[in-house]
Amino acid sequence: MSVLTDLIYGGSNAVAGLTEGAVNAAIEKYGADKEVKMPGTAYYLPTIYAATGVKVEKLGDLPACVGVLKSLITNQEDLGQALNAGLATAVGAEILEALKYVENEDPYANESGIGFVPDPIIRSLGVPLVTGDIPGVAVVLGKAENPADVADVVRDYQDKGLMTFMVGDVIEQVAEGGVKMGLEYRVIPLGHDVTSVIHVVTVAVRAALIFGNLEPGNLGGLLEYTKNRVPAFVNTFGAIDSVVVSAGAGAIALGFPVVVDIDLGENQVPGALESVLDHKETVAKSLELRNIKVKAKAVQLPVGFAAAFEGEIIRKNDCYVEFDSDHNPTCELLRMVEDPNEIEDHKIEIVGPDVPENAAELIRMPLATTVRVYGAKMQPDFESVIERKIHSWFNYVEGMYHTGQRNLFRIRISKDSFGKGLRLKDLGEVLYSMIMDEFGEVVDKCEVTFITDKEKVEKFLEEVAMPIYDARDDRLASLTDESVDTFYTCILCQSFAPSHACIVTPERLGLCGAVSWLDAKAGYQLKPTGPNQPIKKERCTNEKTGAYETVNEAIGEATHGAVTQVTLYSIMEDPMTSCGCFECISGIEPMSNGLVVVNREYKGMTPTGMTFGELASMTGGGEQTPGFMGHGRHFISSKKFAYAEGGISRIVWMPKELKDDVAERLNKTAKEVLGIDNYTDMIADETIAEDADALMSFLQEKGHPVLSLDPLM
Ligand code: SF4
Ligand code: NI
Ligand code: CU1
Repeated sequence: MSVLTDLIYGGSNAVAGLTEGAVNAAIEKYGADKEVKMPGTAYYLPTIYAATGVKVEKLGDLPACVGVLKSLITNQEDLGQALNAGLATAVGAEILEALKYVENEDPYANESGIGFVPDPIIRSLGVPLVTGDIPGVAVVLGKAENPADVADVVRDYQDKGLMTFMVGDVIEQVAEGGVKMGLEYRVIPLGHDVTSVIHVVTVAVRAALIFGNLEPGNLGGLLEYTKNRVPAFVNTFGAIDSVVVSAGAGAIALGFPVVVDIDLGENQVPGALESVLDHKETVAKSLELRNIKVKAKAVQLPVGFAAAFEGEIIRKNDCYVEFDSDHNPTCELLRMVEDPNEIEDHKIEIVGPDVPENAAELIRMPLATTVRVYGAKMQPDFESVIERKIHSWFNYVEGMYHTGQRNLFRIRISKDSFGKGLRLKDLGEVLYSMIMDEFGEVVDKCEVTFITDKEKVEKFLEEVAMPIYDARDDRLASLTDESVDTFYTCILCQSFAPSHACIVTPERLGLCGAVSWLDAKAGYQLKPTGPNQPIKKERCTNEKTGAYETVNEAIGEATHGAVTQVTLYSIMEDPMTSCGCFECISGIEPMSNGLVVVNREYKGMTPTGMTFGELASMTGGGEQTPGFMGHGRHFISSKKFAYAEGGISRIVWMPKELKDDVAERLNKTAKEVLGIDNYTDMIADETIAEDADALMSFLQEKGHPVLSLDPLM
């Protein structure tokens, strides 16, 4: 046998033995009926569930899995067989990690890793992955001979926007190298045992279940999905033992190439397992092997600029300067002009004082960020679409934090980044470059002005910005499905959910919450062959459910025949499909004949007896499941929400956080269509009812309008 297959089988057999022993010991200690589960998932032990269809729920379910695992280890020379043995190692690792959660509710509490990644996080990664905002996933494992090398590699991935999961001593090495770590930085420590690498494997596996509509038990389909749709790869640092090699074989079986930093000589498998001895080449080689393209950076700054910094939070103590509406007048506004001569392209100007140098205390300043653009193809509707991106672009800046929009925002720049030379004019470069890069199709010329003079900001706010915001609000309020003649498709999520497409209308935004009708309209203008295609609003066959022949034709085309009929306004009849990254899910609560609406962040129980994750697993992957539907937060207050079934009168329960968030808008809609004041007071939440009986008595007490509606089924 070759050295390589020898090592793989050695590792797989070792893990199999370990797993069998651990399972037997656990059964002896806790009994076969003891519950086994990973925290925050509706997919049991996800690898086992996806690969075999077996739902492991208690310790007694595990011995059979160990049997399957052992049958994968054939000890035959053939490389394909050896890769199967690698899968056995993955299954063994999953079981060993699951047993940690039997021993201890949070076995990673005192670890520098996070262990199992819950479903909602994976769902939230859907959109950044499909847009290429996260271009790939790196798994970095082991212990580098020279710690600075692995820190450099991980920093490079971070700089390129990739998501890095770390296993082993590299975690401390990367931390010591000063790389900012955590989910918000896309550098995620999993744990120190090799088995914790399963926690990234199950992310890929659950992507197949959540987005890919994979039938559990379809191992071939699973391997095809991860190979073709999950852009992951593995880098190992330092010496590798047989267990690491067999885990690597599992990665290769899933389609993830492995780059090691030791010389494997003739044991290399081109394209799948390669040696790169010079760490300066590791990143380039890894990206090449997985065919990951990273967009060239549009702007050079004295600090990092990458989507990976988007979630970064700057605390007050670390803040050098703050521009915030609580203390000063602020606004940000992007306007188009009709005359190209009004604009000097790439002019960046500061009106008023720049941020003072060498300040001993926190500086607070007023700020109006104003951008003017000219473009032959520019439209007034695109102003707000581009303006809203300022939030993301400013957050991409390392050491910079931005929340809010329009005249209400908070911007912080850290002491660290100011010290490295980050100044207002750099932010002008950010805006100019990103606008030209992403909106060059509609913007020909662009200039940026920062106003920091308090009186001038006040004047600008009052005379220019507020009237424009008001006009935009009026435009949005008048934008109804009836007022337009075109809807749009969005098929961005098809890279993960091949048979899914959203239909985006003025009153129904994409289920991810990130694509409004205006966004889709701009998207089509920016890229006429892109993911947003227009649909003529014609040949309506049912006003109530929102059925259109043109929509059906468009969905058929967009999903290559997988879905041929969707309605815009019904949750029961041909409901719109879901990919998996929805902000909220609505599901039937049978006793009240109402709908519960649950947001992704909510971890508790709902009166349907299902958690968000369980409700969410009812639909997804482009499937139509009457009674269950994913949608954006803003859809909840839409007059078109479940319109065919009685609209918002069907909403009986929401988590409190969600209810508070949508209250103002929902109450406004309710006042208008139901004539009810403070409608949200009639809607239950987890502090009022966690089961159907309590929910019913609350609804009766409040005289909730759902009680007089027809049954849903
Ligand atoms: Fe995906 Fe729909 Fe959002 Fe487009 S609108 S990104 S298809 S969820
Ligand atoms: Ni930031
Ligand atoms: Cu999606």
